[in-house]
Amino acid sequence: MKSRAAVAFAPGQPLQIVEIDVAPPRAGEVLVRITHTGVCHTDAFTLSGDDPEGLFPAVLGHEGAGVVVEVGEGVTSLQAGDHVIPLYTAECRECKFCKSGKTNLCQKVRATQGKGLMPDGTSRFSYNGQPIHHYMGTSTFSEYTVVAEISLAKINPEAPHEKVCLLGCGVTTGIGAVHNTAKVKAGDIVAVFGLGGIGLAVIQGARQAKAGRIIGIDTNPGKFDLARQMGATDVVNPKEHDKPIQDVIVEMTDGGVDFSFECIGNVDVMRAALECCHKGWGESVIIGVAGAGQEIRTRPFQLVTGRVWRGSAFGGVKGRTQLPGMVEDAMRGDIQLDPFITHTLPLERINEAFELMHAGKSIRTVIHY
Ligand code: NAD
Ligand code: AHE
Ligand code: ZN
Ligand code: ZN
Repeated sequence: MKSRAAVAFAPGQPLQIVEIDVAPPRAGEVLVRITHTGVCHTDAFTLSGDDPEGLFPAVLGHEGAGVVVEVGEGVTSLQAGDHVIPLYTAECRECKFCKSGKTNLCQKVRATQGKGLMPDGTSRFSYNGQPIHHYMGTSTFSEYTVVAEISLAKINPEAPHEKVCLLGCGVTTGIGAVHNTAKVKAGDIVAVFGLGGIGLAVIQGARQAKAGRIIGIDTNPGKFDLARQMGATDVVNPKEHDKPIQDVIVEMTDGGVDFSFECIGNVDVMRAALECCHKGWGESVIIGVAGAGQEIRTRPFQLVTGRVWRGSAFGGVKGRTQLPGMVEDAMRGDIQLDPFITHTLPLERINEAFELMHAGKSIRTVIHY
């Protein structure tokens, strides 16, 4: 079938809106009509060419919601008409990782996903007879996409897709990192580096956890009002200080924070986020994605003296099991999605979403088909 799609033909180039061909779902696969998709910084990261796994041409997009159109052979958990959120972190419930009870990082389809292919090693997308890569197992920048059954969360059909699409990545990642990875408790002091979609979701999670103090840090003061509205008790612009930002935070907090979250993808900030943690127990969670060749550094003494460095992918959330409940939370108002949606655009204008992000003017732009 034909599908309107925004295709990344080359790194650093705007997406091109074209009509691609989408082949039917094979065994274990599902054809989904995407109704809405957010644009996450990770899409921009991959488009920039900095992603070691970035492949071109590709259909990017991983923060969507849609409706099942057709299921392939052997698919039992979904049928046409079901409402779904595609998962870039699958949940097969059978692999060593899924059965460990220790991680959400299902590996069943991860290898082919990273090669831009479906689990059988081929692509369902083509343009003018040439194959186009999938992306993160989701490719939500195409109106019709093919996704593995184990990479789809079935959600309440009453859920507003134009909002809950954000649970496909940004909001779930931030809130989940607070509850599943860090396990923030009432009264804890939290520092959040980067106040984009992920950082604001961390703030929302920290407020849910009744953190005692939530310090938002960003070099763009235009992000501060919304951060305060969402629960930041303090906001700090590193550009307004002469000393390293970790020293500023340590002074503000009588020795450091209980938890910090890096929501930017900047390895120097990752170091600052670790080093602003309290001696003896402070924990820093890396959420931001850094480019090829980038490495983190600190004095090992920082860890010897009790600080802990962690990472979090998709907020530690097991998508098929936990995401439907988070959708219900959002429908009840226990997770707020409205504040994240600063812009709404049709697919044809998706490149404006990237421009708004790079200009620091948006939190999330939601694209509709
Ligand atoms: P965003 O662009 O909306 O927000 C980033 C924020 O960081 C902006 O407000 C920007 O002003 C701020 N910033 C930039 N440089 C800074 C600096 N030196 N000091 C302080 N603030 C600075 O991005 P986003 O969509 O919120 O994504 C944030 C990061 O999280 C990206 O790296 C993205 O790839 C990553 N991410 C990771 C996961 C995961 O599962 N681990 C999921 C989603 C996104
Ligand atoms: N391809 C990159 C890694 C990208 C990355 O870390 N992705 C996050 C999700 S970002 C969503 O916006 C993630 O879940 N990682 C775990 C995984 O299995 O990909 C690289 O460096 O190669
Ligand atoms: Zn994302
Ligand atoms: Zn698995």
